[in-house]
This record gives sequence, structure tokens and C-alpha cells, in this order.
Amino acid sequence: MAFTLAPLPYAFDALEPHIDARTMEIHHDKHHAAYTNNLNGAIAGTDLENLTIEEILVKGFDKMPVRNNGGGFYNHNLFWEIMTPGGSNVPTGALATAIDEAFGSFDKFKEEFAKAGATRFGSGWAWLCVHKGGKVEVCSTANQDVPLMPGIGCGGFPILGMDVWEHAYYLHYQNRRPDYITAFFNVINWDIVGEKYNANK
Ligand code: MN3
Repeated sequence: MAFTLAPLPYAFDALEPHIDARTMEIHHDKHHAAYTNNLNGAIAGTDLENLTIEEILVKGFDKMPVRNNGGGFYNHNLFWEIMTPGGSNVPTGALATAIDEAFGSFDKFKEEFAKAGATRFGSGWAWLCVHKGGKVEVCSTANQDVPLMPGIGCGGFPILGMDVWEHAYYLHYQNRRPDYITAFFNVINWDIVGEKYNANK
């Protein structure tokens, strides 16, 4: 079963001025498309072919084309989903409580999440993950690795991911990754992150 690239669930310019339309178009139509195509090529005719993407992230972990492209496929699906339009711009409900318990406050969480993204050397992701029982944790991973892979990151279930590859921000922000990170907080759809928290805690 081949994986397909879902359309971006909103217009390319929907996240302006925080993330520019051209970046979104190239990111989705070129980068995410390439991960999807390369994943399909890497699993074709192998025993991974009929597994779910989550199963592939675990069982294909030691095969580098599968690991990189499976992660790239999965991570970007999450990335598009957790960004606006719409939704609350702050966590609410059980997720808000869990963030306060883990970090002390929403502002402290933002500091820790921004630091995870800013200090990831080279390419990678910052994550907010939930552990069974409801505790939330911030971590970061290299390249297209994702905490669902064995022994990677904090080992929780990712409910919010921030792409800090240069292709996510370079056209508009050039080398200013911290400015992109600051802007990213303006485009998070916390309602969806909260739904993911409730479904996986
Ligand atoms: Mn990317």
C-alpha cells in the first residue's frame, strides 16, 4: 500500500505573516512530496509494505532510507495539522493543566520548547510529547527522527512538532531561527494539540 501526500488543509498563505506562502508551498509540494515518494520507493516489495506508518517507524528504524523518509512523511502530516487557521491560541482544558504541572506555566513551557528548537544543531524537530498517564515533556530530535522510534527523544507520543530544518524558514527568516520560533507560537492550533493530548494520555 503506497502512502499518499494529503493536500495542505488550508491555503499556502493562511499562516502569513508568520510563515510565508512560498515557504509553505515548497515545503508541502516539494519536501513533503519527496519524503512521501521516497518512503514508497523504500518500502516497495519489502515486508514493511503493508504496515501502518507508525509500525514502519518502529520496524524500519534500522533502515536509513525508511527511517529518514518515514519520519519525514509522518512528521510533516503532524506539522500541517497542528497549525492554524482557527483554534485556540493557548492550551485549554486538561492539556493546559498538564503544561502548568510539568513546566510551571505556559510561558515557561514556551521557553523550554523554544530552547529545544533553537539548540537543535543542524536539522531536526522540537516536540511536545505526552506519556501514558498524562505527563507532558519537551524534547528534540535530529533529522526526521520522531519520538515514536525506539530509543529516540523522550519516548512519549508527539502531540506538537516544530520543524527547525532551514527549509521551514530560510526564505523569510534566513539564518534567524529564533525569530521563526517566536513566530511559530502564533500559528499553533491548540485545540488540535489538546485533542491529541486527550486521545493519547
Ligand atoms: Mn520540513
